[in-house]
Amino acid sequence: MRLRRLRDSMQKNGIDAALITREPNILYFTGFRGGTYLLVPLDEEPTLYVYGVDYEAAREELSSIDIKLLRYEDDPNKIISEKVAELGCRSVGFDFLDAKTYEKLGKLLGTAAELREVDEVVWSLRTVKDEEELKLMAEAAHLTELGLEAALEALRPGVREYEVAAEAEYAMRRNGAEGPAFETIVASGPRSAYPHGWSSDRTIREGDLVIIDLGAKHAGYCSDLTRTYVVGKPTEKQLRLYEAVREAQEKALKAVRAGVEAGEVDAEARKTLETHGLAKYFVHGLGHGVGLEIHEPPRLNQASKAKLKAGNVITIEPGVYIPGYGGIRIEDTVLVMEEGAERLTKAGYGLSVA
Ligand SMILES: [Mn+2]
Repeated sequence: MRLRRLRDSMQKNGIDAALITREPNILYFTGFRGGTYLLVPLDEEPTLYVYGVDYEAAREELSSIDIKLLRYEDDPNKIISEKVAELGCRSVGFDFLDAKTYEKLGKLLGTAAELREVDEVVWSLRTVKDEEELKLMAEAAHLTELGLEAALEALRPGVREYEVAAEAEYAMRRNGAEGPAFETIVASGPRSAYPHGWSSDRTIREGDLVIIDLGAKHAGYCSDLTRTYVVGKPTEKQLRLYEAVREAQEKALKAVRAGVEAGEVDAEARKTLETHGLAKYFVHGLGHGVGLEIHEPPRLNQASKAKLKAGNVITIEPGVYIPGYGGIRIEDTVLVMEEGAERLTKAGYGLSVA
């Protein structure tokens, strides 16, 4: 199915063979985690080139793909260029090649075939999730919620940030996640003002703002969820900031639908924060695509011209970060629909730790 969609796009783009090298792309097209090169000709069986470490697993798991063993003494560029010549391909599209490989392979192909980067073609497929992917992503979101629940249970004055992160990751893993989709962020007190914080050994204190940003990885698929809490009774200011970020997220979520420009959704959140005089503290883009990777297209930021499509899975994560004081971020992973958005992460809102 996915290979058929790839071939349709190849045909449209005048590509005779696709050379796929990025691991998540190989996984996307074959269902196999591993392999070094996947060569997909327009009208012949694909070949997956694997080193010995992946050979048996690939032979067991893949039936309609030809598996070729790469030996360390082989020059994979030579093997691929010979295969391309044998197939008579005139244009080879690739997702990613490092400069050295690009040069070598280009030389070997010579004038017989043109080498063209077609990363966009692959992303245009991957960014629109199919039924099976959406099911796995909903499961990943649920595992993430279980992680957040465990983090909340651990959250109290006197505990260290990394202890809270550890509880979250343990709960996700225990419930079947492959692991965290990224390093869990527990950032408390003034550290919550770092948008890309990490979990340090800081001891959490009464009255601290605490940002918890986490995600489970499930069957290759990522999820992304952030909530912010206050340990103890929130102050007026903390509540005011929280409500502003919540409102910004709600307005942005309402703007999400197929056909809308990603930059416009970002603008909704930014405009809302502006009415509270907080836009200058919103120092990152509103969100990003999620899938087999935690950060995928489409990007949602002020410069983003990408049009959202039904089937995109994206995050909506406005935040305000006041240096020296603290920060608040609220993030959900959502599915873009023809007429709106559906939250995949369903954790409740609220600043107080229940
Ligand atoms: Mn995110």
